[in-house]
Amino acid sequence: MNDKNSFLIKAQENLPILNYRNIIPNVKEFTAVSGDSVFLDLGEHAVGHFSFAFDNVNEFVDAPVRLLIKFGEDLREINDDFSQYTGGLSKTWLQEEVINLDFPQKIIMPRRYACRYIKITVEKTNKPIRLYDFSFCASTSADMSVLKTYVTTDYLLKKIDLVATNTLKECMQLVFEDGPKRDRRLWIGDLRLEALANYYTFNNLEIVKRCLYLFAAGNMNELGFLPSYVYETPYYHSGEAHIADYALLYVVSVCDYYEHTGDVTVVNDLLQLCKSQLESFRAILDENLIVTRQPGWFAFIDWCPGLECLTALQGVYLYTLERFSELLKAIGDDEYEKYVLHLSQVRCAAKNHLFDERAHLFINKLDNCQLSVHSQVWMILGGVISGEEAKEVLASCLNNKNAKQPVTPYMRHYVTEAMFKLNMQSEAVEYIKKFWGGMIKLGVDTFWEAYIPDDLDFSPYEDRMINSLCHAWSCTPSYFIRKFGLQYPK
Ligand code: RAM
Repeated sequence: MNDKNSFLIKAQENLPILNYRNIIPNVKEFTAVSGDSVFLDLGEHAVGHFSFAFDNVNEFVDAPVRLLIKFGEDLREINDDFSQYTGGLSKTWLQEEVINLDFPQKIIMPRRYACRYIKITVEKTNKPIRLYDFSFCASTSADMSVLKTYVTTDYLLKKIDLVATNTLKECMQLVFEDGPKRDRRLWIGDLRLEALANYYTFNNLEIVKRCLYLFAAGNMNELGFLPSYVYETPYYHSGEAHIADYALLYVVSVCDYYEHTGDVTVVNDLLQLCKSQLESFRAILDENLIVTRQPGWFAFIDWCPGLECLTALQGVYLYTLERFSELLKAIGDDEYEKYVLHLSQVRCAAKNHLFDERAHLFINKLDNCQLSVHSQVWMILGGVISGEEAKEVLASCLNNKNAKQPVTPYMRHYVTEAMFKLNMQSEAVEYIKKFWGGMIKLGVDTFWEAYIPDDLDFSPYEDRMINSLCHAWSCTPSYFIRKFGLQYPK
């Protein structure tokens, strides 16, 4: 029998090792009086601890020195005025400290930061001071020696792969974090995509197992769904939100893990939990086998403002059912037939109830007749339409200005996945180059949490300053590029 404690023990047995590396910024030392600032550039995005030393210059500093130290993942962030922040998430995620130093000393800052740039402002000193010995101790559980260079003559794809693997590396700490600046925790949707990219890059299986077990130890909500995130530091805490699509994608993550490793032991540990997630979802279907709206924030799909997402959610369910049925077949589980039958029934129901034959698109009352790329993509991934019909549906919504479009690289992953499913390889490469390549043109070191090419100020949280600029779910170009050996000269 598996109980929460045994899952936590297994999670602990798979604790990854952190690799540390000291990065010395471009500035060696700096002499300052009140009001002066110095900008440090690490030359790369890094996650870890900052240290420096401070000393007198000629005269002894006879009062505490007050410094304002700010960390930015990019230049725009380091130049932002955090006091103007008006976003919905806590301001305390903005990486800024005021520190008072009583006498000359070496300082190792206790908190972990995610940054490339550091700005130190001397807010008040009675006498000139010298700041020196700047150093940043960076950590990651990704083992760079395992990573093979992706060989391609296509410069942009190569660059996209480099930035994507770098993004993943930065998010790989003691768990797969969503973003090392914010929220610094393990979310199912991010885990699934990080694990996929990890299989083709660092191939750290311990961290995947650890994350799967950490969720298995979580508290279900009244619908029976897993928590959509968990904390593991300073002690285990099961998250408060329960998102139905994330609960399903947990099951998919187990299927991915099995497909990649063939490890039946882990699957056996988690099989009942996976079944329970699918049963819980089944319980919220109506008599036509269509998902019903539940109170509160219960589906995510994307951060697209105003998105109606029940059709997409039904697609996630079908996608999960298909993957889980394959798993059951592979391990010889006697419930395989039952799941396959249910899958085909739910597929028929989705086509009958959610597809508008005249518009030839998934537009329906369930989603208040809203047209979205999200609905079409998830219905394709759920196998409700296929072949030429699906290609037409996808093309018509991607080119339609009135259709809700993805705003996160997370949802763009699933658009790309749908393209590969439909054998639209060259369109998929173009799509990757357009969106992830668009960020490359902006000079990013890591890929962002949210990116709309013609609205660089977009934020899901009402203020761009809080956006995470190194976000796990944007790392999957490396998965596509390496899995499909992409090198289209375009
Ligand atoms: C954001 C997180 C995470 C995502 C959730 C739904 O706040 O950063 O990436 O999984 O939202």
